[in-house]
Amino acid sequence: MSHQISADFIAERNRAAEAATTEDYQALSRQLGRRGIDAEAITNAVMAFSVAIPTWGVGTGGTRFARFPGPGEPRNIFDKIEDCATIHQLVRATATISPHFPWDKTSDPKALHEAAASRGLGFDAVNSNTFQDQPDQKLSYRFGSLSHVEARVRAQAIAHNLECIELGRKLGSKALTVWIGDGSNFAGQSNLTSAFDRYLDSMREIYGALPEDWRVFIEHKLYEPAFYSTVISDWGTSFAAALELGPKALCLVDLGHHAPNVNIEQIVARLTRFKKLAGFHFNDSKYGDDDLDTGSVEPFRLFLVFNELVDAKQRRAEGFAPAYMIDQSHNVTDPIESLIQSAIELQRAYAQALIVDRQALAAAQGANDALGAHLELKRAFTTDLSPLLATARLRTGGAIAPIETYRASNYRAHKTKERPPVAGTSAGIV
Ligand code: PSV
Ligand code: MN
Repeated sequence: MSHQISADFIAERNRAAEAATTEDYQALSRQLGRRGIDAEAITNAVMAFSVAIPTWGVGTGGTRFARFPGPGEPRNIFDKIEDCATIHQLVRATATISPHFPWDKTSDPKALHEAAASRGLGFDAVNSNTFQDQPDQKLSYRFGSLSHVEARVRAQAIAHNLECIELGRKLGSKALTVWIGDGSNFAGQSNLTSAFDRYLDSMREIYGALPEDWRVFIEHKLYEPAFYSTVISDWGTSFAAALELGPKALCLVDLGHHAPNVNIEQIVARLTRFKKLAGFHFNDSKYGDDDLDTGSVEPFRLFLVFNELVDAKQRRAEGFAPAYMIDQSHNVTDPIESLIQSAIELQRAYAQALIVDRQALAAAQGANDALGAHLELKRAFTTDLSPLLATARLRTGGAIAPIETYRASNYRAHKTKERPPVAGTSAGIV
């Protein structure tokens, strides 16, 4: 019988912290009340927030130099589901998981669906992988996949995406995320126009196989593994592809996939305006696609992204239904702790965006009061909403202090005994 943290253990830890949390929450409610904000409404919105956990995120990640495996790592998709369930149990904001095929491939999707459902988890978008070769694969993706110069390689990559849709259907998913590593490493290596045309032809076939109520998310990325050009390099290319393909094709924004200092919140505003925002792969970065923990480097930028999302939601922007997912590589932390904290940072950014006084902001903007408008955002961003987030967790059965509770539970030590290391485990991204 595999170890799980018991509800009693969480309740017992919560009892010790409940009085202080309630006191802090009441003080915060009074502070917000003076600003005309109903703390209860914000708490309810936070309680309803959910972000998908990437199955590859619960394994230890690495760089192209090395990977330092952690103890008790998940060995397969069922172990990953256990870890995802533990995260959700403590933080109550991660009710879905986003699988990656063929890493999570199973001959028995029903068993997978049941394993997740038994722990209260559902499936978000499924991710295809044509950026690596698999041991049993006939043709190599060394020089690309959906945009490869050879039709038979493209056909193999298309077939893999169709298989992902089939698996996703059985899991209850409603979207396919396609990120390709295709591109070139040398000027002249690839014809920039025909590579994109080939990609579009391939994507048309995948698009054609989407079930009626499915969507396909196109994920762009500036560089890596191709270092001179990538076929789907930026949101403009992604947008053009989504327009060509049709209404079921949308653009996914991975926060780490842009040139340094690009104004991501403005990209979000544009994609929303044209009904093409698919959703996010949340993470944070200092230099490139660092896949660091969400909100750990630039929490203000994260808040500004949510400011656009809340603005869109409140004015009921047409077609606005973004999917929230995390995409991180946990190289030096316990992935469960990182993912718990990332989910909290997302709730925080969301709640901060919810307490922006939008009338005052609009008035300042209309009066060309640049600093006044900025201060409206800063006032929301600098309000410490931690007691509200803790209260949301308490009310949904989670832990007031999830990371402390997780550590005290010795979950990882239990898993280290239960999960002896396997050679060549594919856990985590490198
Ligand atoms: C590529 O860098 C990416 O962001 C894509 O979403 C992949 O599916 C994921 O990372 C895992 O490698
Ligand atoms: Mn991503």
